[in-house]
Amino acid sequence: MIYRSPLPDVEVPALTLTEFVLGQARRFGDRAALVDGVTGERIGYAELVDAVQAGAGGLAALGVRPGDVVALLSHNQPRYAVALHAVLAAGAAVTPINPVLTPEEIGKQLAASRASVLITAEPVAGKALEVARAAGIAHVLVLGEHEGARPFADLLAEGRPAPSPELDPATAVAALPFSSGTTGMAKGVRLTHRNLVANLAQTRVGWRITSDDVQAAVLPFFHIYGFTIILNSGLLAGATVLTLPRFEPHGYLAALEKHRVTRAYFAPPMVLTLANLPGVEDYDLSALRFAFCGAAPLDVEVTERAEKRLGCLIRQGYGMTEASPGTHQVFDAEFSSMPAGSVGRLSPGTEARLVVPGTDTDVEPGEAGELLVRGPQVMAGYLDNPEATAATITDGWLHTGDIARVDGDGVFWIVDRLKELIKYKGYQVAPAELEAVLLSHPRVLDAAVIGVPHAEGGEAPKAFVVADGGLTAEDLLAWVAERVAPYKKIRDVEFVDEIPKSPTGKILRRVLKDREA
Ligand code: AYL
Repeated sequence: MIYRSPLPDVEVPALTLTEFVLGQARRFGDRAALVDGVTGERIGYAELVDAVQAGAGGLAALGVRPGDVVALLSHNQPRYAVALHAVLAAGAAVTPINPVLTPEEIGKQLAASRASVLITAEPVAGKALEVARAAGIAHVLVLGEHEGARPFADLLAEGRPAPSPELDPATAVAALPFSSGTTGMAKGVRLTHRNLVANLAQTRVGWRITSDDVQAAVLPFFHIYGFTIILNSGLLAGATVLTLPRFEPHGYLAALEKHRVTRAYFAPPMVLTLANLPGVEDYDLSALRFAFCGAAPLDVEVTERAEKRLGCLIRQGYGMTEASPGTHQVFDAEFSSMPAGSVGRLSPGTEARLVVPGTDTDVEPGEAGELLVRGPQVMAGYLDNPEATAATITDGWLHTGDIARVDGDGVFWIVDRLKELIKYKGYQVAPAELEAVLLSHPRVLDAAVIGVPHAEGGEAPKAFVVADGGLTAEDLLAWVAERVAPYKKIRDVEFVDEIPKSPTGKILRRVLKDREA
């Protein structure tokens, strides 16, 4: 049984992501493409196109070519869009990096992606320079200024013409975000220009974003949700993308009011904060028409409380990095009729199956099963990892590792997560990575990490550890905290005699999860 979108398939234009997103942008003239919600910095559409071209010319002069990878390490700011599209217009791919990662974690992504240039931002430029030196990266450019790094603005001032790289949008990689997928360590996700163009073309049928819209962009552009759904969908439509570097509830609400934001994009912890925050009603949010949430499960009762306070319905989207990311959405036209707990319908050109986990057998109609999705937005594969790719995509079907059900009307619900991935505040935390950090402790004999319910994070990592004595939970929490980004921290440790494993040595995470429940 194959489920299909109720909307007709879309044509995927044979364009690069930048050609598709900005090809018509000059017609928006001086309208604001991006506004910084903190500094007020503003980039108009014509200015954006000019900057992207000059940036591409400057990067080409540094030797950036098709096949190269440029790392982008920055919080959300208007210049992020300039840097991103300049890299793409030079024919290279971008690997977006979370600025809160530790130097070692950044170094790993730089090495795995074989990045040759690093573009960074003022607040993290010191760390970026240190890591780039260790990684042997010759060129470090900074959005803004920092000693030892060349200002990206220099490239713009040189005003070189943009190169015209030969690229096949169907095969050339545009973005290399990292995701652990259904198992193991974070892997580079090869998203081609066609994958990303397809996803924008697919989702815009259901979401009628226009040049009158203002999109709140607090969710990070280094994550695929911010990258595609918020930033590029907004630029494609000629809307204004309002960037905020972090979620600070009152600052956020004040920005929604001041800039008359029409479309807001949340992750579940933001909705929870807004549901409980006194004083939300004091802000004039009358411009807000659509609010979305995705990246992790969202509680319906919390949704309803937040909706009352915001005076706007909140509906969910669903997808994953490996799908560029969108596969399910609540269309604007059905916004008020779609139940809050659902993730809506399949996006145009997207197919789905529900199978008995670990098999190729469809579940009975109405029953929950593992969600498989297929469409032009599904990644070309993991970088340098054909085994993981083969295990994740079979006959074009992407195994999501999520359990879903669908009603007779084609509306989907995500009901459980089968894969080992932990989502803390919507961010990916890979148990395998934390287990490796634990096992690197000289007194740890064995370890397993699972996600357990957590008030603010939704879910947080808990470790089960076999140790050779004399080790406290505090020791281990500190050991891990010193070695990983704050959002990956283990928040609970339990010492056990043995980690439950299958005969082949695989950790039986379900046994631990059931024991926790
Ligand atoms: P990744 N409900 C439950 N779980 C979800 C949801 C949801 N609405 N959305 C994402 N997830 C989980 O790669 C699910 O386990 O991309 C899925 O496999 O960081 C995993 O997150 C993917 O995590 C949108 C809005 C997509 C957001 C996204 C998020 C993409 C997150 C489309 O319209």
